[in-house]
Amino acid sequence: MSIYTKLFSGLISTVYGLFGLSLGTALAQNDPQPWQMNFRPAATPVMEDIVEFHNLLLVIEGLIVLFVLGLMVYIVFKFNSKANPKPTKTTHNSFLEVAWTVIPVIILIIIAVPSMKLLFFMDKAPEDQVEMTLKVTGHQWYWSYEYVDEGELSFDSNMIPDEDIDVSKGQVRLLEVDNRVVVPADTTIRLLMTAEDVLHNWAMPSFGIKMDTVPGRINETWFRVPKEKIGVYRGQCSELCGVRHGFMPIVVEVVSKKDYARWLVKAKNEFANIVEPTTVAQKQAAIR
Ligand SMILES: [Cu+2]
Repeated sequence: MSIYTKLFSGLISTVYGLFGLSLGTALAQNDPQPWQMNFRPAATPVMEDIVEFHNLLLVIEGLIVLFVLGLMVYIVFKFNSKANPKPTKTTHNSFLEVAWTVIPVIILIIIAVPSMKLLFFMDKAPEDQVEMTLKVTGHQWYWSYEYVDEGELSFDSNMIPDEDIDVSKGQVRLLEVDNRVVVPADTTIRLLMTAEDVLHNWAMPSFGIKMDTVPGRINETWFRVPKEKIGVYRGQCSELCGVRHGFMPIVVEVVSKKDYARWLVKAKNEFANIVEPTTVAQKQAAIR
């Protein structure tokens, strides 16, 4: 944990304390919390780096804001017409002009280096490290998932309507699906994303993923959740995709490798008889 992360999380818990809010609620730790101000807990190395980078930016921005504010206060008191009735006619100052060009450039370079490193890190997992591939397809208005390495295993994931939500099972209204995506922990998973109809966006805050799914195109990213962070993670479609855009949640259940193997056997049975999702080509044929 960097100094920035410590500083920032300290600040957030102080703010929570001030408002008498508690961080712990009935919701699971990974779920969105009422009055949440900071990120959800990071579950992947990518999200950890994003949080770290965010905290670094916050410190840099904070210092700049304080500096500019200080300058303005100084000007207001020192150079108002009462305190300074006879203004100077100074128009140029070479030292100042060089300084206010060079210093921002240096600040931008300090920001650009970790930013680029992070961009490349989150873009693709190295080919030799990928252990599993999961294909995500966005539809109006649900998601479907294909376990590319497991033959025919694919299924749709629809939101559970309010009236069928069972709170005792840990289900959360508007954020629960009938078929959760189950993935093993400690496994580098390549995500391939596309859409059938319009743009959608597969967003999973705890994983640091928010990626458009585009019809006719495949986008790639990756994630890896360590076994200490086994649990249920929730996200939502984050690209305005039609009237039911707000009703296509994403639920990823990260389980141990053993439990995953057990789930695979069950899932292959359960989803074996499901008719393949209708493709655009099939739909068009039906229309003709
Ligand atoms: Cu959508």
